[in-house]
Amino acid sequence: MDTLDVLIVGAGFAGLRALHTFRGIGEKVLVIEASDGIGGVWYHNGYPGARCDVESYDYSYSFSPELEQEWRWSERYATQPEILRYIEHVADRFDLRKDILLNTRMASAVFDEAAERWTVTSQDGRQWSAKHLVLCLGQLSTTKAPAYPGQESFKGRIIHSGVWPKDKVDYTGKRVAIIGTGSSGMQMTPVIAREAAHLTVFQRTANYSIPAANAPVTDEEDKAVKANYAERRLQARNSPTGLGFKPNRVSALDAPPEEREKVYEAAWNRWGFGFALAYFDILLSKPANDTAADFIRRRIAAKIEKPDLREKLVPKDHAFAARRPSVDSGYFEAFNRDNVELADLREAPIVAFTANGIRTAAKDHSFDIVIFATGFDAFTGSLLKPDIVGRGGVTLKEKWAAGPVSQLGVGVHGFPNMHIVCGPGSPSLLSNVMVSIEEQIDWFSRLVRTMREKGLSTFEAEEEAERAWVAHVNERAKETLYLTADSYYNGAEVAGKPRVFMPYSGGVRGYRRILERSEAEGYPGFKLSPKTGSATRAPAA
Ligand code: NA7
Repeated sequence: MDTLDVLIVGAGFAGLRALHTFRGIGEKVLVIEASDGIGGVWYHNGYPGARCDVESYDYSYSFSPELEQEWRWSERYATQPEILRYIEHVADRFDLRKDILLNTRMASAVFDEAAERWTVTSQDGRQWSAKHLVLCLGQLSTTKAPAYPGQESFKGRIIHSGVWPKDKVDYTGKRVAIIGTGSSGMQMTPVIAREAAHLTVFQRTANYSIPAANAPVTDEEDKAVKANYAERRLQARNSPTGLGFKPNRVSALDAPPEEREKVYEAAWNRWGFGFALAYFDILLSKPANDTAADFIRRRIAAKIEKPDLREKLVPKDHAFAARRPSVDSGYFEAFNRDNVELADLREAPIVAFTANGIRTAAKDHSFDIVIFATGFDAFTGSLLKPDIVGRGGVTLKEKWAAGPVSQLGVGVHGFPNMHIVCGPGSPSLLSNVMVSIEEQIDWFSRLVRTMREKGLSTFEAEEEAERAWVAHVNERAKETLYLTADSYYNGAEVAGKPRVFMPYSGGVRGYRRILERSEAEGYPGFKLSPKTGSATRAPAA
């Protein structure tokens, strides 16, 4: 069994950053990765049209000014292949690959109480002993798909957006179905519509979407960003979502209607996600939200030529951004094509798959390819798949049976030295995850260094602190409209999943301040103990 200081699980953006950072403080580190390639979700989500809906210059690492200067993004919103090339470049540039084991899926991690170390076992029986276990498993990495009667009898091909095949899928002359209209379904629709003979989009919930306003990055733009990159990063870190948008301090309800229309117009034309910050109360007050939702509905409706489709595609049943909206490139316009059809699942649900396609309550559709763009078991899916066993043989599944609990979203009582990156209880999917990943990993690495310098063996969340943090996460969520809609933020995406609000909605700046205060005050709410087992709180670093 190999002995390590830090075992990192997952080689996506978080895992690579963790490897570089922990290596940088002199720890012996290894990354294990289940797939045959690095990149995490950006390795797997290779569906047509896949791109990031955070701007490229912000969805990238900030730890190396040299890397920032040398990498040239080609588009405002990078495509999946370009992001993967960036990840590969980072891995080579920082010589990361030598400490990454591919094709190595963690089956279990068991905390050995006597040794105060984690024993990690892979599915094929290899083992490692590590002082620290760093979980970089992703928030949207465990796919979910419905299982329809007759699915196995379907003679065509079934593909999930989140585990896209590596071979080229040819749509020429094919009849294609897309089930699901979240970001994945909305991104792939216009691209597949151009290539396939016929495309049917199965929609359960009409989703809001802001146009991406994507464009090539000119040399002047590239130069301008790179001349002030540090400032741009600072602005991102200090903005609520890590995207760099400054929220408008004015209430949407106080702005005169003509002026508000102009503000929304500007946001619609250029801001993408930033639309939600056009006024500070869009996500806090239903009447304020209504003004934004009304504008977006009008704009969406104006893109759709057929009145019956307009009625179905315009979102109505939830507040704007209470569920994750999309940032699209021609989604609604695709329905103006003759070869694109909408199947409304609220009107006519899927009854079964047949050998030739899909039977709904209304009719039989024939397909060659069916794409599930049905999303993920978010936040907890990947954390609860392996057997993670803490003190006293308690599993993380048992501990989180009623929903995830943690102190500050980073540590769990009963699971010493287990570091969760971008997990529930942290801003995670409510933020530009690149900002969140880097903040948390830097915090973890300083904690690990402090522990080493002070001869401490374990850090562990205290139960009472966990209760207080979960209560705080809920209090912050209650201030928003997030609780008014069913979404993957609150466990509604998987039947039977505990219905609790998982991300921290207090913003990346507020969250960073909480982490920094915790560090400055000697990690209250965590017990830091020397190997002897005698509990002592570490003095402030
Ligand atoms: P999402 O955003 O979770 O979207 C999943 C979509 O699939 C959504 O439209 C769902 O409808 C639909 N869905 C899920 N299950 C079903 C069933 N059983 N039948 C019909 N339709 C279904 O996942 P994405 O992959 O699009 O995006 C994930 C994230 O990636 C995104 O949020 C960004 O962060 C990037 P529903 O709305 O639940 O009615």
